[in-house]
Amino acid sequence: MTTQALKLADYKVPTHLIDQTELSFDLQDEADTIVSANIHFTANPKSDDSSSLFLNGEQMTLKEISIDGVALSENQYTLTDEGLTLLNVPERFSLQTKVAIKPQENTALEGLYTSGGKFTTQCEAEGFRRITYYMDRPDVLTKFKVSIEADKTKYPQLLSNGNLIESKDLENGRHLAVWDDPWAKPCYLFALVAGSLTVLEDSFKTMSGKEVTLKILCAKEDGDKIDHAMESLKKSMTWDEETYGLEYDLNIFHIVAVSDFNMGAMENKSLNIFNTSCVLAHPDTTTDAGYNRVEAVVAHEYFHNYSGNRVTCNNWFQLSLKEGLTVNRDSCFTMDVTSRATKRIEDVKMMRAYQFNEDAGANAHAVRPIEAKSMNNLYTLTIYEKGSEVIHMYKQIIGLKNFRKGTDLYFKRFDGQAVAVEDFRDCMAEVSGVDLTQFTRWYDQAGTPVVDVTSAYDATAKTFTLNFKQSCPATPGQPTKEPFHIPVKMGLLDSQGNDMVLETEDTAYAADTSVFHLKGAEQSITFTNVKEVPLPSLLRDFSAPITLNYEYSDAELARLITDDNDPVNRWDAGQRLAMRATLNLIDQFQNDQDLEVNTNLISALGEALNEKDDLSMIADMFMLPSFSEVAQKMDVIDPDAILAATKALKDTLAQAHEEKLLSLYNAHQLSGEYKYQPVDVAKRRVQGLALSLLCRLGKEEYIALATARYDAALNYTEVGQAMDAILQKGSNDQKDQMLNAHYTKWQSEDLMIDDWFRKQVVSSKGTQIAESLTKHANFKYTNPNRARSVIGAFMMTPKLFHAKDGEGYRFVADQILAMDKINPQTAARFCDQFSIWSKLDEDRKALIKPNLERILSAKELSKDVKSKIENCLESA
Ligand code: B3K
Ligand code: ZN
Repeated sequence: MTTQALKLADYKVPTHLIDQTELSFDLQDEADTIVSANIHFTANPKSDDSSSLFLNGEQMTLKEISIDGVALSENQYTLTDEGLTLLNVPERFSLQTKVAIKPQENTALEGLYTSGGKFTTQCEAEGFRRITYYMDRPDVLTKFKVSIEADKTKYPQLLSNGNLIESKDLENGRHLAVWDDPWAKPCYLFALVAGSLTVLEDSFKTMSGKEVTLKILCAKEDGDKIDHAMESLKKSMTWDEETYGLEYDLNIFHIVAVSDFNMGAMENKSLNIFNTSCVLAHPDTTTDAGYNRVEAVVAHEYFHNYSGNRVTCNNWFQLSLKEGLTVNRDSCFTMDVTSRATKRIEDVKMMRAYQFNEDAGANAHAVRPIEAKSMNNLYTLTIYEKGSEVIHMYKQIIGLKNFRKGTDLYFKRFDGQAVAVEDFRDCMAEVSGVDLTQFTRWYDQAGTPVVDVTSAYDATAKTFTLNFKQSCPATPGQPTKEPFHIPVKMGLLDSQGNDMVLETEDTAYAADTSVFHLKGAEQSITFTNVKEVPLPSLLRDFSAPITLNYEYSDAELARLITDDNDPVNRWDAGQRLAMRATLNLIDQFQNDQDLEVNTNLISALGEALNEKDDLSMIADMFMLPSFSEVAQKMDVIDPDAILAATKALKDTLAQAHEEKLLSLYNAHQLSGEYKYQPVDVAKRRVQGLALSLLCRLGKEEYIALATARYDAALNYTEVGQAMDAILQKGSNDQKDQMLNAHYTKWQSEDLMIDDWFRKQVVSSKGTQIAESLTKHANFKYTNPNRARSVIGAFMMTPKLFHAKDGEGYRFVADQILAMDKINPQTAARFCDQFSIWSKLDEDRKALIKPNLERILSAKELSKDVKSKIENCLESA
């Protein structure tokens, strides 16, 4: 039987409201945890169905149940694997339950579980139902009072949301802490931590002068790795005050680092819980990218305090309401504190390489989906990244000032409420007076819109016309699409490379934002007084998440690379040229011709290497089209051709620019203490680029350069780059020595051992290494970071996953099945690379299909994995 989907259309307001929730946890080392709940319910006046009450509850044993202190007899409720129904309940009542749960056996890492000797929780999306019987839905908000009792020596810290209102010692070496959260919240924001942790304490003075205590807690041995997260937190708090006028609303804020965690982090009210990989940072063990990630994730979770916690979603189909907005907030934060262009380019690249790929596959869905088979599977690039691009488009359409007015209104009007994406949209429409009805299609229609643009210059009339034609490919369940409201930010360059002053009668062009509002399936705009043939720069700043086609000549792209005033489009012109070159190489490969790289691309990138001021731009320009970006351009995906083409491209660029790359490498060597600051990051980044390209040439001297870097490196960014280069071209002895040394040195550092696994996988040739690593004593399916370091790394490496003999598919399918038994949520992520399988060549499809069928026929498959694989098979 195929998995049943839940539907947005079936959404009903809750039958009951909760006035107050009191929980009490009796945490035991060797025995079940007992959770006692006292929940005060009132019939919801908006519901017509409050005679009975359904409470979600899974994987727990009900020990006691009473209403208003009177024990229930068995005919007063029904119990299933999914929950508890109370029959004939009064208007107002309190429910008392006692349940037993087994956190030590919880490997799914949803609900209450143990990790590294501590108790911790993860409740979003539907984890709370594994803690106690409850209305586990985001639109039931209430105040929580939580008491926690545990052994004092083993668990000196007992934490939950809000303020500590009582703590005392109990008998038998146990102690008790009581927390009270004054802010009403849905249960997905509940958190509990109990453990023995190192604490870094600091404070922050808010804009109204309130002192907030900040605490970051982690395992004792990681105490030297939390300063960066603390700095990031303070920066985020300042940024949210300055940018959105939002001030922190409690006197205490915690971040706790946990090693077994399904995602990056979780925004529980005042008690954020983080994957260690997103909070710990030290120069010896963390790369620049890692520092960047910590800063961004700390910001993201902190920003949720408003966009998510104070105003949340009324059901999980609205997830992007909080996630898209919060990703956009963290992106803008990163742009402000690092390099604007580099961050924007990174986001665009991410959209094209991964989100567009999701749009093109079996699991494509809208930013606000209308149905879902598993809530866990909703945490996608579409909800997060495309959701953020939807916010970016609001800004393009109504302007930044109005956008801020709109968010002010949104946070004020809906404070303490659970709402829908329309509520956000309506605030934006109200403050700006702009009609956003058509814009709503961005939430409801899946797929990446394609806009084909042509132009015509009339030298006599001095007019320049741009003709736009939009379409959007069919996606599962959505065969046809209506036109989108697409903001196309643009400029016209004159022959000197300057932006022309644009004149037009057409009201679809807004001069203040430089945005052309494309709303029709076909639409043209004519500019007047255009003195010479202009060069259009279209979709500046990636103003909409679309693919825009325009027939630029190579020479025009070269002009855009040097002249465009929009850094994203300068970069994009390089991407267009590189994509064209790659597709040519693919053509040559498929026709058995010698592979010859387009010389215009070689010289354009050679030019880019001369850039002196913005080193980051050099590295950005050299981010060549990725496997999935190229695959999306092919009717039938031919992995061999893509891999051969990208290899030829990189090899040729390395040969052509050997000298420049070497001098780039030599010119930017840093010395002294590691600093995570944009200039240094950019220097290390270009050095890494140069080293990796030079090592492709296979010359001894460059391997020696990498070896010298490895020996002399002052931080893990440099070490990591050197290791990657050596793993690419070093001798087997050298590789073995290096890997052994790394393992010995870092065996007590989980994140470094993750990297040890990952580096071996991505530099390996077949399935053998990955397969043997899954049998290594230190490999464990129970730790998602470790599992990802092998399985995730493997499936994200096209030459391994798409190996001609099908071994890659077989290996990943085996791993999905093994992982699913332990952690369905993480297993389901490993299915994602299969989602484009029906677009692959016939041989590969024939290799993949039996693997998909094999997964589906497994006994006791989780719905997370099952639904993804079902979608894959249905899409063919
Ligand atoms: N809101 C969480 C994600 C929870 C995912 C649960 N499967 C982290 C975040 O987006 O900030
Ligand atoms: Zn989030």
